Amino acid sequence: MKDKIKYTFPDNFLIGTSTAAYQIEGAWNEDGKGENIWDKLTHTIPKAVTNEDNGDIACDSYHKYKEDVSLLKDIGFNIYRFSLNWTRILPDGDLSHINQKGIDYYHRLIDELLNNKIEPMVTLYHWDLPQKLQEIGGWLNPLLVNYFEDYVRLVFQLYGNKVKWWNTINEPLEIVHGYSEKRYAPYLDLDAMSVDYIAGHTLLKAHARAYHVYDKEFRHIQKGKLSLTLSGFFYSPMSDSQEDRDAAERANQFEFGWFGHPVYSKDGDYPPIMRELVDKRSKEEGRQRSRLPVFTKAEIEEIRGTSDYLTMNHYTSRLCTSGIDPTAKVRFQDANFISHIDENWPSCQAVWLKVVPWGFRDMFRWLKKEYDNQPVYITENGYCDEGEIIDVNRVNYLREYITEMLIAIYDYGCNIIGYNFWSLLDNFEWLNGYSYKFGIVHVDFNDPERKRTPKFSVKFIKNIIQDRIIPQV
Ligand code: PNW
Repeated sequence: MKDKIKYTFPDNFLIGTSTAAYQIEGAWNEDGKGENIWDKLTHTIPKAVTNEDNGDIACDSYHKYKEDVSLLKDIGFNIYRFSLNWTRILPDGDLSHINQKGIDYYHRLIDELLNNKIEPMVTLYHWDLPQKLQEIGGWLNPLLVNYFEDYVRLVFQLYGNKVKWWNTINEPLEIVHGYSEKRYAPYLDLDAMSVDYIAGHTLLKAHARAYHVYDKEFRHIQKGKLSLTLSGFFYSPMSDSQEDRDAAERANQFEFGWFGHPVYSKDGDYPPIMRELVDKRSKEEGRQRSRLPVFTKAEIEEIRGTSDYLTMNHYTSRLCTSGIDPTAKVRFQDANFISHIDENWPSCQAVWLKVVPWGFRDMFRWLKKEYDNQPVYITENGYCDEGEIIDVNRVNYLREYITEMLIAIYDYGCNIIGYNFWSLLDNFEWLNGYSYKFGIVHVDFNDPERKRTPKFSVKFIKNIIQDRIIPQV
């Protein structure tokens, strides 16, 4: 009986699924949409993506959104997280041109969700920057904060009466890799000057600006909740030694704390250990300024506490020892740790994704300790394969990860309020194109109709939602 309670979801716990605009919508040049950095990259450097895939059509959700919503309803999800494509609403990135047809699309999608009793959770920025804003430097340009402000104010005006759950920016930790190591659009590799830190600095300010716009102008009427969506590997010490434990703590501060500490901690600003280490190394390199930009006192205050809940995307973990790997990125060298993979951890189609369920539990415990147990919502977690319909490995991954999450709730008192599967559909997995499949619903990309077929995992998830319990085997 005790175990049964342990595997039961708490009352009011939300269960949903997530997608992102560029990965599923298609219709890249329809109804007045402008060009974004993913359109630009996939059209000008097609070889950047596996099989030269692109998101021109993707899952065609722009036309098939009703089918998507009926899938959501059939599975029984309480909530659906999707992102807005900035250039559908503002084709040039700024207010010079407002595109009514793009605006109407998201009204149709949101209305369809609400009519089916599914809560919309909206990500304002999931990586598809207007190309015009990239041409002035993208997130390396501090002025982007103003453009983001204009965009989000319009979005709150348009949809804020219907949407109560907002994520400002999805995974700044990943976004910056588009500037330092060609891992995403805009496909630059400027690691030497730590552009990661520079882009990250703007992203944090943009998040805070969006929060204050909402807080001052909309919250009293619209009464929604905002968050910045973090991501990362959870790092555990390779051994019990103090040295390894310190290394893992440093790694987690650079991974979660970089964007978490300024927003979610009591004190605000970058994690003290990050400030100390980057400053020290910058000095040793003969620089007059730290490679990690400095917030003014006013900026620290402006960013601190700009959240109503903490959203987190998590997939996998690593082990950690102390030391500098000279081949690693500057940021990892700054943090002074070496990351390891246990060979016994199961792998999957995505090379970076090792199956480490206990890391999920330990990550929750770390977040509880660091950020005062504020409510955590898992906005992405999922498994990657080659597209099998009978996706037994995905079911095993999900069962084990969700079980660890419930243990974190019941045995460690972690305040977790919701969980979204990544992803509803097989979709455009960035530079891996359609070769990585994360969907619980199969999409036939050779079929012009983009036929959708629920996988075995859908059955598993339906049962979870109906019974509100994890079946243990
Ligand atoms: C997230 N990693 O990206 C994104 O939010 C999604 O758009 C994406 O499809 C999904 O996870 C699956 O990859 C990540 O290497 C990409 O740790 C890579 C990592 C983490 C998240």
